[in-house]
Amino acid sequence: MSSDGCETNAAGRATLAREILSRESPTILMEAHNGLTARLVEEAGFEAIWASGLAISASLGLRDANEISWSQLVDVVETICDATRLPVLVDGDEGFGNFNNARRLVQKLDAVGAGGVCFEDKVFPKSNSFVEGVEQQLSPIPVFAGKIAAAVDARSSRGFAVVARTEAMIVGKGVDEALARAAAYAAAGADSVLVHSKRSDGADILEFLERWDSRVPVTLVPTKYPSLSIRALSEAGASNFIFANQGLRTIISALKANLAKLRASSDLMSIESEIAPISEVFRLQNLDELLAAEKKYEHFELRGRRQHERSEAQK
Ligand code: SPV
Ligand code: MG
Repeated sequence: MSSDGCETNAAGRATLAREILSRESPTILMEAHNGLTARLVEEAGFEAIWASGLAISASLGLRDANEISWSQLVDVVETICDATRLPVLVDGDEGFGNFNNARRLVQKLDAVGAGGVCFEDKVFPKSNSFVEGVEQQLSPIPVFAGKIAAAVDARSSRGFAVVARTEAMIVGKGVDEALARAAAYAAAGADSVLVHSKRSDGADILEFLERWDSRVPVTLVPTKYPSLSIRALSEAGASNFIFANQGLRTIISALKANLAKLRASSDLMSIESEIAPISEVFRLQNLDELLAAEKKYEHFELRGRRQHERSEAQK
């Protein structure tokens, strides 16, 4: 439900997602993992949401290793889409299988109002890119390009965005491999290529940007190279920036701190002044809309109940 209580226009949102990803000016997609965090992201003024696989699985107490099913992902994305008007780019991992699983996911995400999906060129079951000591296997280029082509063909005419992500540099295959993969995925119809890296100096990303021919916009996830500014990265040629997990990590830090205080003090007053009042929870739930609707509709209910009572009495 959007802030005025109306269903959000999914068609408009999908078109907006594609448009935003190809804009000249840099776009930041901020992580959300449920309806509440989506609403907070929108209120903070961000233009688009990243429905993060890491954050969604962590919020469900699970690992980012395809432990949540694709239908669980669709359910969470639906709550996110219901809570915001922003375009939502969904982390579709590797598509939960082959081209057929990926295109079915596209149709389902499109149907619940997502603006687009990002698929990565790993094999099922994936592992988070930053997990050390796990062998991360890449899909052969033609297989993943076929998956991207299938995803592009499966989207509705409304303009659902398909982003292709290469993990070549994450698995240590270097910039040449990342460039070859990105070119193949762009040729298969991707709206943007996401190039991922875990190098803290971002040297491989900067080399990629230098050598990329810009045939489609580049999307980055600067989690591991946060000291490279968005301005510097966009001047180097990147277009979109995913702040992939900062909301989740904020919640973990803040909640841990207050749980520790409550455990130590057994005193609600030890945190009362620093937490959101209940009225703020109601506001974020858009309770006002329900109260207004009750005023508008409750006399219908009253009338119906009276009619029912009268006809019962006449029996
Ligand atoms: C996510 O947010 O789930 C991502 C980004 O895919 S990363 O965690 O860096 O792989
Ligand atoms: Mg992910």
